[in-house]
Amino acid sequence: MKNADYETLVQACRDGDTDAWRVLGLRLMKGDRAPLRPQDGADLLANAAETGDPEALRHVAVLSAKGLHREQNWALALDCLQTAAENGSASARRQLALLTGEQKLAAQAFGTIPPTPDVWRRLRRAVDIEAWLNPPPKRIVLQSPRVRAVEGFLPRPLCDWIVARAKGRLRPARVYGREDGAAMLEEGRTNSEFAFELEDFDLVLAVAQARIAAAMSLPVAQFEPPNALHYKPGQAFSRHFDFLDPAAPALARDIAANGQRIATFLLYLNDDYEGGETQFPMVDLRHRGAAGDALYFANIDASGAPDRLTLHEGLPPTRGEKWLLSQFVRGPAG
Ligand SMILES: O=C(O)CCC(=O)C(=O)O
Repeated sequence: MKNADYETLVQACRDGDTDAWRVLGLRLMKGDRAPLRPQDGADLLANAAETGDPEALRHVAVLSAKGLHREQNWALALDCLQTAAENGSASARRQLALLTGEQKLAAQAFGTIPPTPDVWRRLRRAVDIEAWLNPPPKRIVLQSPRVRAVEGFLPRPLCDWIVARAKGRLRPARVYGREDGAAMLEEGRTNSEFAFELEDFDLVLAVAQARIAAAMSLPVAQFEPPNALHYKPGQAFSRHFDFLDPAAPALARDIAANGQRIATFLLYLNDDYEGGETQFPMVDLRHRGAAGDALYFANIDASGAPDRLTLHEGLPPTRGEKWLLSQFVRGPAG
């Protein structure tokens, strides 16, 4: 079904094939080999989820968590994840174990003794969303540019999960071309990346994003898809700005349509490497986080203008591999 053409999928949907509901649902949400009809796509996914399809349930969990084409509802998101776990989804089971407060029960669920049938309900009940939405306090690193750090932002097991989700799916990292705004390879950027688009999203990432939103006091609706960044020894992301340069016509159009990239949130996913600091050369800052620590900064100054003091770079690791989650946040469009 995954590679079927649009007409075949539509016919399979009419014939009641729930796999087709899920596949077409995702395509309609993105306008990928299908018209862009996100609400219809979300409705089709919800139909598939109602049949108990674990994959569709995982997607609806994400839509509910993000409030995408349906009401934002954490309880419903977790209910969907629980049902997906009960219906056999290994991913949903792992996610529940990561999000729950019941670590002993989670360990039992994956132990050698078969788990009791109600283990997924019990794990789900022990997920404390309020606690996830209440990140540790920030530390002011610099006032100009506005740079903040949060130590222990995300537990390591969740960082490991994000790394595992990106591994094997990396591609050379790109930058936005000034002329046409298209993503392109550039000599100064030699690391690789993986963007978590909707079909690759999961509830762990949705919780991480909601926690980032709470830390920054900015709505998830303004978040770009987060990127896992990976650097092998010697790979780097040379000096650059994250704001979009309004003087470049293609980027000015992007700002008008989608808003300026007002902030960047970096989550360090591992720390078993040497070198690889994040450096801000204009303000003499070199930062290295432990796994689970975060650094974030405003790409614009207090007046809303691009802040050129935010020039920064990802230095090359000298030993070991570096993993990072990078989250760009847009400002209001128009
Ligand atoms: O790898 C780093 O430390 C920096 C990443 C970065 O510059 C970016 O995501 O804009």
